[in-house]
Amino acid sequence: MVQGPQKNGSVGGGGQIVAGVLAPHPPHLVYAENPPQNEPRAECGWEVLRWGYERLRKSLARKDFDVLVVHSPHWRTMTGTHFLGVDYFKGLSVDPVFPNLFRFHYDLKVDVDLSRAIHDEAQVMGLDTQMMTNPDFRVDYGTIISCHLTHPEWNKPIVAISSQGLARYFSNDVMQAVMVKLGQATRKAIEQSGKKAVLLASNSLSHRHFVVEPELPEDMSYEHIQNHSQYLWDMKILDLMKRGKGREILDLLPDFTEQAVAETDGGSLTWLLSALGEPTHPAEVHAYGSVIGTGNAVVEWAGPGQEVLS
Ligand code: 2X7
Ligand code: FE2
Repeated sequence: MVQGPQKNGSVGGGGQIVAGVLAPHPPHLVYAENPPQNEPRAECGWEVLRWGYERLRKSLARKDFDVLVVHSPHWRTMTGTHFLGVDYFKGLSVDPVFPNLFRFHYDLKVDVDLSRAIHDEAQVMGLDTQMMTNPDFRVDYGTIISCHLTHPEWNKPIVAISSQGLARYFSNDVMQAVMVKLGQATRKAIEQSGKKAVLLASNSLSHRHFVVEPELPEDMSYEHIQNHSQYLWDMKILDLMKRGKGREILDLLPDFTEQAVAETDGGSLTWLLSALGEPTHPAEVHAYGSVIGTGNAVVEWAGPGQEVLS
């Protein structure tokens, strides 16, 4: 089935969002995959989520896309939204909380033209924005992990967008209002660019986690959701995603964020739902699972005007 017209209608220009993905970034998932770029070695672990990412990769392999555009809660800027503005970054990314799991040697290209186009569009819409032009900048682990798990070939450029602390400095509602505008600007710039983009919201859902790690981190006999009430919240949000209730999710997100201590506080999911035009078509939930007690789902939406997955 092909989608009809959506809210925030298309602006023309030939570009499109071919898919939007909730692409969480627990470092455990990269650790358990044992890619050559990551130093620590694992025996196994978190298979349900990793197999969900596998299904996502199979689905995206059937689509043609030029660029990954990722919004990350772990690139937190104090003033406004920042965009990577250098063609190429190479370095070592170490998770500050789990340096035993994630020491990843990255080497990535940035689509600076598209990055600047989204920046400019967001500025026109009144948002506070900046291009990040320091060539020695260390790219955050949220960006790297979501991109790696979605497309481990690293043969396509990325656009990386920072998150702000608005939820804490002001309120979830203020953060959400700004992220809705950023999503609209992102969509407009992509459509005008002529490029085909996959959008990644790099966040977990409920985010309360255990403070003690098992001796063997991948010992799955210790892994479960931190508490039942956050599980219920996650199921509520996933049910709305499966039923194509984009507007309803946005309405609930401020309460969800607060009560499930959710990683949606960075605005990534709000940005994605807004860029997708508050989707009314069902999302494909590829997987749900816990990582050190947090709730994580790999979820894919067809882009506006794209074929819906069966
Ligand atoms: O950043 C994270 C996360 N979002 C979820 C789980 C575990 C670690 O790191
Ligand atoms: Fe995180």
